[in-house]
Amino acid sequence: MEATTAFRTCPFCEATCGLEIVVEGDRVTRVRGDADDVHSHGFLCPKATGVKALHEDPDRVRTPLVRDASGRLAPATWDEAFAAVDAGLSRVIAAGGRDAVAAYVGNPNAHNLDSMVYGPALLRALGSKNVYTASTVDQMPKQVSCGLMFGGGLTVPVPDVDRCEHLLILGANPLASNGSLLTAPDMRGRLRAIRARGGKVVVFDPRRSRTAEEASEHHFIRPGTDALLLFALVHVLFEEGLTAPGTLADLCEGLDALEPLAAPFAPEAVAPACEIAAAQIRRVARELAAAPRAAVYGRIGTCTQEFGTLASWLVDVLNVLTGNLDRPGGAMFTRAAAGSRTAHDGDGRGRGIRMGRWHSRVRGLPEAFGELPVACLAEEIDTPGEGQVRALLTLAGNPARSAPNSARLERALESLDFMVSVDVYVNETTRHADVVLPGVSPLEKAHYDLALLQLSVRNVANYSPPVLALSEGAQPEWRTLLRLAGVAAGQGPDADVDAFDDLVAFEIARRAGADPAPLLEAVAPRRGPERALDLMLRTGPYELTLDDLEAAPHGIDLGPLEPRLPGVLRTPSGRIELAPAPIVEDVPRLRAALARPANGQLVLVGRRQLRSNNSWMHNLEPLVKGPDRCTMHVHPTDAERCGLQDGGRARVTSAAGTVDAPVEITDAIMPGVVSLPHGWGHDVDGVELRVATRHAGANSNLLADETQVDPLSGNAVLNGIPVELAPVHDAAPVPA
Ligand SMILES: Nc1nc2c(c(=O)[nH]1)N[C@H]1C(S)=C(S)[C@@H](COP(=O)(O)OP(=O)(O)OC[C@H]3O[C@@H](n4cnc5c(=O)[nH]c(N)nc54)[C@H](O)[C@@H]3O)O[C@H]1N2
Ligand SMILES: Nc1nc2c(c(=O)[nH]1)N[C@H]1C(S)=C(S)[C@@H](COP(=O)(O)OP(=O)(O)OC[C@H]3O[C@@H](n4cnc5c(=O)[nH]c(N)nc54)[C@H](O)[C@@H]3O)O[C@H]1N2
Ligand code: SF4
Ligand SMILES: [Mo]
Repeated sequence: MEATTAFRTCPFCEATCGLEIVVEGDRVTRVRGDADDVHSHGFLCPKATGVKALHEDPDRVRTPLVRDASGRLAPATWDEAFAAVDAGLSRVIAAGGRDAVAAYVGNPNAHNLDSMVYGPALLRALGSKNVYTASTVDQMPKQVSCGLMFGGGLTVPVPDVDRCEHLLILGANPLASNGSLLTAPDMRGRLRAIRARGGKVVVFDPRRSRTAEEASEHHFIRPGTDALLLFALVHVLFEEGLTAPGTLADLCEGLDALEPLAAPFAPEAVAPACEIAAAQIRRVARELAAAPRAAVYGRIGTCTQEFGTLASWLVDVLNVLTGNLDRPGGAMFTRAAAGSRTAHDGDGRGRGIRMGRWHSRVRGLPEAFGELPVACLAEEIDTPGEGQVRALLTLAGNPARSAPNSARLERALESLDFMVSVDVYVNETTRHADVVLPGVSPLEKAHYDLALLQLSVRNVANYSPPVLALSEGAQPEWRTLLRLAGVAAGQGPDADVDAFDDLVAFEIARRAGADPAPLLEAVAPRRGPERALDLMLRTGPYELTLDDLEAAPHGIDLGPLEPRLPGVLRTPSGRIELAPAPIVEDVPRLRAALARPANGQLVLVGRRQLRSNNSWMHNLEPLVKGPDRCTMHVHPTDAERCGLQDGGRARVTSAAGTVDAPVEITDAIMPGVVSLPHGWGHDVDGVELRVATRHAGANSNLLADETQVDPLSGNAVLNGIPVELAPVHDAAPVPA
């Protein structure tokens, strides 16, 4: 059989590496980094081989599944499955209205062209206020802080890592995660280059992560105290006359408000809470201010905590006060080729963001960017009364492992009147579904990173056509989404998908401000996601076409990031809002935390691992083989105090639940903190994950408490969870 080589962007994480994939017939024979990729230059991580393993995984769902009379998920035709969805959803909507159907949209949608284009159409057709996504267990605090400061939820500055000389990283481990809200393949190489050109990388993390090991200096920080530390840095800049916003000052509202806000947070005041010496904090502030080009960058650790929005805001306050926002080598705004609402510069003025247009029924938490916090999902299902959620649609999500208090959430899922999932596995979430509609293998669909290329450290555009033809019986995911939209819109199980698609294309052209007719003619005869992408490219800032990208299989480099202020702003004032009212009103809560006495309580944080991807790549043997990675990291002093042994087991108990996990004693974690990765716990009834159940691990989200959220964003607190640890003696390893 003749071998052909295809080039395809890896869909698994935000680095968007280019892969070179050799195919013989319908078999993948080799996957390696595409040396000519304009952004990744051949870099890849071990997860890349997952495209082959996932494609071949016998457990991957390939036909629709419908729960039969015996309660089993059994193969069905697409027509049978959609008839069941129509019956199930119609029943619930008839009884309880549209809000009785909730939707949960998971992380892989951000890497999926089909769902980036058609997911919003489906949610609009559904018309429910109960929309939940993985964003509220992730980056919602950053979206809120940037939305308030810059006017758009994706107007997030990224550190210009290739030109900066000083990078301050908090709560991110890009050497394991490969970067987040930061599209930058090969962060190890990029961090090393900073140091090689005489620059400095400083990391604050309660663990000595791989990134910390690569840094010039690393400080342990008590989980949840980043906002205190960042405020202390702001305090020092003012106190020592080191603020230098330069021309940014003319673009800012609220600059004068910052010094008094930072006043209570002197390094000496925050030091005991952060467990960092005041002198170190002062030095870090001075060095940040002195660096010619510097950027502050915070990620998961700064978001999934009690003060997520405050910390996320302070990161960019520091970028402004040091004059580094929007300058080369600082924190800059990408100009994406397609899909960005701010790609074309305006005069800075816009509508700003809207939040709190509705509230969750039970806890009254505010909506943000059209969604409610997923920490509320279980109570919206299990609390009776008017407006109760009785049906759920999940799109590429595994909330049973990714959302807090999974025990309660899973009980709630089990109690639903109807549940439908679009997914590639029967896993901890989809085992509760009445209907599972399969997605396709990544090799069977086209790819363009509409979301991630908006956060890239270089302006790049890269399209990959499908590597393999659609396998027999498969249905492109976008057609599944539109058919679901038809059901949701009340058009029954056989809505005219192509008519819907025409409508979506027309809307894209219209919203771009163009005359739709000639534009639609120009992109004919393309249909589906390719047509949508072509329309977005043509109306984008570089006026590219999909033909251009098809002719450039390694991507098109559109150059380094360029200053974009004030044109990227969409705030009502047309200026950067440095002290937005909702954020300022949250500062007293932080002051109160400063007054809390340190109680020596053990707290739990997570960690990411290179060969894992949230909850869902554990069924791929090449990635999970080897020693158990779902271990509890414990510092030697804590291990001794709790009577734990390396290789033994610990029972971890929080306000929400209890799990057992193997103990790994290490001084790579700070005293008083323990770490367990999330996304494990596969050994449960009804999953069809033969490999993952053999590497089951423990589900850390049994411990996360759904009542704990960052109030401004509704983001769940997944780090800094108070826990107790005790040895488990009766589960000693059985001798061979
Ligand atoms: N304790 C703790 N919890 C966390 C985190 C943490 O750090 N600590 N991190 C949080 C973060 S950042 C995130 S993003 C969330 C992730 O939360 P989720 O998005 O809910 O979970 P994933 O594990 O990414 O699950 C993805 C699902 O998509 C399916 N899938 C994969 N590819 C496709 C596809 O092409 N099509 C379809 N239809 N389905 C597909 C998989 O089978 C799986 O069911 O978890 C969050 N939860
Ligand atoms: N290999 C792999 N790559 C991934 C993923 C994956 O699961 N596996 N998931 C993807 C997703 S969905 C996302 S969102 C990104 C996330 O990307 P990152 O944000 O880089 O994620 P982590 O590697 O979890 O790094 C978070 C770090 O924060 C630290 N931390 C915890 N609590 C605190 C705190 O209170 N303060 C501070 N300063 N630090 C704290 C943790 O010890 C950890 O080292 O990764 C993406 N890439
Ligand atoms: S770093 Fe991310 S994008 Fe690159 S190969 Fe690994 S998983 Fe894929
Ligand atoms: Mo995430």
